[in-house]
Amino acid sequence: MRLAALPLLLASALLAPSVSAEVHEVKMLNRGATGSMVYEPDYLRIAPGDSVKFIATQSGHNVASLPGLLPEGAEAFKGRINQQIEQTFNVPGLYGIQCIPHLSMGMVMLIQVGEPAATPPSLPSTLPRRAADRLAALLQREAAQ
Ligand SMILES: [Cu+2]
Repeated sequence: MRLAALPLLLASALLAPSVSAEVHEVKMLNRGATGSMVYEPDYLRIAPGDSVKFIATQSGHNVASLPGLLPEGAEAFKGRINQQIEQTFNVPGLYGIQCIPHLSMGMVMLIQVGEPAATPPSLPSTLPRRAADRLAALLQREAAQ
């Protein structure tokens, strides 16, 4: 390929409609590989337009966006307890996800839509300590990759 064609190719790739939107799966668990009250996996990096299916593998959990950790312009969402929901993520950025009954036990996860920012957004200061600790650990783990 001639080098001159490269910018054009990149531009068309960026403008092309997303024909390959994926559906990712997350389980809600009482106990998983990383401890109790967890989403598995606890971090996802997906493309804008992808969806995530939150599966009520074990009972007593729900899934909701975390106020204060939601990209600007993205809509908050909330599933009922034991409800499987499929949520599409169109707005790029970092999303905090919480299980409302187990937030204080640290049942949270992160979804990065698109490229991560150079500096991750700061965590909401109102988070219970175990939730804040888990989110901080996830950010640190992903930054180290
Ligand atoms: Cu839960």
